[in-house]
Parts: sequence; structure tokens; C-alpha cells
Amino acid sequence: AARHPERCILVGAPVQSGTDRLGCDMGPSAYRAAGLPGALRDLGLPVEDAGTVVPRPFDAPAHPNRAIHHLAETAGWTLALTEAAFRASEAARPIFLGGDHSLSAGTVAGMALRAQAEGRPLFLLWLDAHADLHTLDTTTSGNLHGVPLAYLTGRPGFAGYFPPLAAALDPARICMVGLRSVDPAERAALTGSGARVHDMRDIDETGIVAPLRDFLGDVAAAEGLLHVSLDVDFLDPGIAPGVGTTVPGGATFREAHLIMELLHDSGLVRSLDLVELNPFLDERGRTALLMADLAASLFGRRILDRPTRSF
Ligand code: HAR
Ligand code: MN
Ligand code: MN
Ligand code: MN
Repeated sequence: AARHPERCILVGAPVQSGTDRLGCDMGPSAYRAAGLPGALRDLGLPVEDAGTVVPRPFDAPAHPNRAIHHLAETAGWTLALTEAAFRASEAARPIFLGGDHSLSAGTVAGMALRAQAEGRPLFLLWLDAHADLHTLDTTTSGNLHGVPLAYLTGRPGFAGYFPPLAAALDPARICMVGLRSVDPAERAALTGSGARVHDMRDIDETGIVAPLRDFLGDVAAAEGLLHVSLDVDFLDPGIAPGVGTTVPGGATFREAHLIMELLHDSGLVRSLDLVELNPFLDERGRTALLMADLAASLFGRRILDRPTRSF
């Protein structure tokens, strides 16, 4: 019996309140224009489109950190997306079409509820140039796409400003890959957190295959649900320019595809975020096309057939 439903469900999450530049709200349309639904159907998968999530009203008081902007709006998205993720994942594998990375505060919280309902642990693979580990007190940009992992792991200072978190994630079940822009407060939070962290230097020195297989082996042994959060800026800006926060020295085309191929072979992925695409900054849709192509690889597109490695 399959560990996960075969059906995919697309969930539009046009969030842009977590950044200070406009354009991420066009992400869901760009993924549809790039042919993502058809690419998944070509793999023989049943694909449903759940349409677009709408933020819920949320009353957040003003925060003493004056840099923060769009706090109540982002909290309202978190509330709506927690519910949407829980609902969409009941009988399908959700693909959340972002939207900036603040949306993961909601999608991952909803998947944590789903894991809880199934009596299984949630694991999280975070593919990103950034750690997104600021609290509301440490962010200096005030851009809330920089805080979702702090919220999700239950770091202090979110009470009253964000929806209460039903189940905080154990950092030991988080694997971060691709880091190359980490602020001092985030670095301090990572030290001793128990999270697995593979920065770009690790990838350069040892490659990503062995550490990823190690992580996937742990997910399988725990019969966990795996959520993957793919930030466009994980990729090198030379191949993925359509993002507001480019950082040089990112993953190559093949490094990114190999991760997707290994994830597919593992059979462990239950849900996926595609985040930070800014179609206004893209070049003739190439970043949207690459992200859609990576999603297709994660859901089973392959070069040649090969025996599946079991975990
Ligand atoms: N750490 C920086 C800040 O907090 C940059 C955060 C950028 N985040 C994203 N998502 N683009 O990863 O402002
Ligand atoms: Mn991010
Ligand atoms: Mn990032
Ligand atoms: Mn490491």
C-alpha cells in the first residue's frame, strides 16, 4: 500500500505581505502559465486545483519592533493557510503555489496538524539560501518571510502576534540545505538547535546525496510525513533570476534536479511549497518554468527508468 495518496492538489497562496517588494502575488498564475498542472498530469497523476486561498482577518497589536510591516496581514495568511493545508492534505498531496516564504508558517503548521491526526511525526526539508529563523524581536528588515522557521519551531515572541501553534516542530526533524546568507541572530539560533544544516560549502565539499539519504532514512524509519519547502533563491540566480532576494553561489540545475529525483525515489514527500517566485522580476518566465520542472521531477519525471532505492 502506498504511504501517501497519489492525488496532487494545487493550492494557490498569493502571499506578498512578507516582503517589501511587490510581485510575489503573481506566483500562482505564473506556475499555471508555466504548465505545472499539465506536467503533473503527463506523469499520470490525478491533479486537482483547489483554487486560491484568501487570508483570514487577524487582530494583531502593534509590535514594539518598528521595522516589522504587514504583521496582521501575514498572521491572517498563516491562519488561513494552516486550515487550507490541513484540509487539502486529507486525501491528496498538496503543492502550495506561492507567494513569499512567510506562507510556510501556515502550510507547515497545517501539515503538522495533519501529521498529528495520522499519529506520525512531521519532517521538514528547507531548501533555501536563507535560514528564515528571525523572531519578531530580531528581524531588522521587518520582512516576515525571514521568520517562518522561528515561528514553526516555537521560538519565543510570537504569542499574540501570530496564531497559536498547535504543535511546534522538533528542530531535529528539520534539514536545511543551501544556506549562504545567514544573519548573526539566526546563526546563534542554529547553534546547538539540533537542526541538520548543510550550507553551500557542505554541498561543494561533499555533495548533497549522502546527507540527504541519511535524512530520508530517518524519515522512513520514523514513518514520518515529509514536507519540502523550496525557495527560488536556493537556486543560483544565473538560472533563477525571478526572485527578490538573489544570493550568488546557489544550487546548480543538476544539483537541484538530483535532490528532486532522490525525493521522488524515496516516496516520502507528502507536501511541497514553491515559494518566493516574483514573476515581475523574471526573464521570459524562465524561473517559473524551472520551478515547475523541478516540481515535476519531485513528482516522478525522470531521465531513464531505474530501480527504486528503498529506505
Ligand atoms: N535574513 C534576511 C532578513 O531577515 C533575508 C531574509 C530573506 N528571506 C527570504 N526567504 N528571501 O528565504 O531580512
Ligand atoms: Mn526562504
Ligand atoms: Mn531565501
Ligand atoms: Mn552538515
